[in-house]
Amino acid sequence: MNIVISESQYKLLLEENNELFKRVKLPYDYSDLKEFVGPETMWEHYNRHYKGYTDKLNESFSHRKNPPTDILAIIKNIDKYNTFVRDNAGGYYNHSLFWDYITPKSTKPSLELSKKIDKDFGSLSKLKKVFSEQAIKVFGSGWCWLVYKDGKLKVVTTPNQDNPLMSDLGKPLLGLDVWEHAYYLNYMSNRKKYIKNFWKVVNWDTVSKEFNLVV
Ligand code: MN3
Repeated sequence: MNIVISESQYKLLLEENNELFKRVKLPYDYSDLKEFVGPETMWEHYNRHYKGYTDKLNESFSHRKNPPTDILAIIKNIDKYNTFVRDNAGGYYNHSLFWDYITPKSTKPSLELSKKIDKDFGSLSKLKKVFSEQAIKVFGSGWCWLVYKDGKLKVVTTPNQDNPLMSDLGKPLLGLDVWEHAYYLNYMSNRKKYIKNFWKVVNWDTVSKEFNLVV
């Protein structure tokens, strides 16, 4: 499926360039991750949900003379802000990370990361099992994460659009969006199958790179 960008959509993209927080570019085509989700899901997710969070985050600071510009600082100090900012800053930041957690390329964990996974989980397949079980259990909408905390790799979940850094759960290395909007068109309510196919597209290069930054 080819995605045609209409003139009005193109204008929106141009407008967005003047905004404080901008969407990151999708590092592949909408149809490149068919093993995981189809182009319609990718398009909706990127152009409606992600754009929605981005627009609302910008809107929430539009009246400020000196708005905060560092998204990571906002995330880490989220208790200073109201729920509207929490939801949309989280939505903006989590999705900005998410696009790079998945890839059509074939990747594998670095040697250093592999060793750490074996040490903390026993094996990569055990990590996948723990992560998948936690992801299935998220009640309603939220995320499942692999984080680095106090020298260890851990699997944690967050509700809504919360990021692990908001509640000191650790530094995120990998995250999976388990909101229904991320998979419903392809899987209906079969979240389990969506999670199973996630492993086919995980970008281990990103996870390894993020791991390198914290150790
Ligand atoms: Mn989403």
